[in-house]
Amino acid sequence: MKIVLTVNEARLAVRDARQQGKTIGFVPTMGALHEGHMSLVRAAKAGCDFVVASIFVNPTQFGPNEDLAKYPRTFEADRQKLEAEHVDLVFAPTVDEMYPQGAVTFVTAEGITDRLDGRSRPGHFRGVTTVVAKLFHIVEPDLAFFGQKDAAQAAIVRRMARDLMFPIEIVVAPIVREADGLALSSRNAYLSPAERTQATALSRALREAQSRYRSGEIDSTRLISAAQEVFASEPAVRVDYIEVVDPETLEPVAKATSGTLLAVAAFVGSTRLIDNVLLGA
Ligand code: PAJ
Repeated sequence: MKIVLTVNEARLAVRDARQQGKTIGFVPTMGALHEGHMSLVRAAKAGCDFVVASIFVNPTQFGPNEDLAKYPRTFEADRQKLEAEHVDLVFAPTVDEMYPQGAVTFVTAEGITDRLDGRSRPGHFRGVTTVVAKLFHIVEPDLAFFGQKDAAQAAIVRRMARDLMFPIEIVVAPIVREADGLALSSRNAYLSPAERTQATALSRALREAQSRYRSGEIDSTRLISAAQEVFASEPAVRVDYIEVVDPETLEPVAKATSGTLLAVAAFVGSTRLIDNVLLGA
């Protein structure tokens, strides 16, 4: 496994692989790797000849009062996990490498980025689309792998790739969860033992809504109420949003159909967690 820190080295390594006729798979991450990330790496290994993973804590997607400084950075452990899966190339640039002095160009998707996390975290998705577009230009993969855990991010990246004509297939892999339902997240490391228990409220709320949908409830307001009832029994958890939306446009829908996205965000202590479910799936 080769590790490179610069854009030029990354380009050269990928071009070499492409010249050998290999298909390129790409898994962008911010590190602090867990089984959710590794499921994407394994999907990439299964579908591509040459797998590139990036590790870059992208400052432009963090708001001024968010956790950029304390975001977990565990490079050595990450390296070992990627090596064990036989990843071919790790691209771990510095902030200066990705944002050269004086960089003033951003990629913005409009409308869709004001929904769900985009509404709660203004500017967040502008940072995501900007860094993902830069990474796509550097790596030029055939396939790029994202997690359904960040459902809004996946929808926005898909739209950006289409709108900017990146010849890249966006693959979205299912959410990996702990045994008790909590979706794996690098931010789970912030939770105290008590908060860790309370955090299951997110997946329990989603399960409740899913089971109501399966019993025939399609009214979005009532599905949201079902989820809210679960949160009511966990007062230490503060709901940011619960929404029933179209999975591609992220626009709210009044009636759910098969594949409609029910997404939640909630604060457990000072840690903001997100989770979602595709109804009927
Ligand atoms: P990060 O939070 O490190 O996540 C990297 C990828 O792992 C994302 O596509 C995310 O959806 C996926 N992932 C995280 N937890 C998961 C889980 N429990 N199950 C399945 N997949 C999971 O998302 C980012 O980084 C950044 O925004 C990035 C795309 C790298 C741009 O900076």
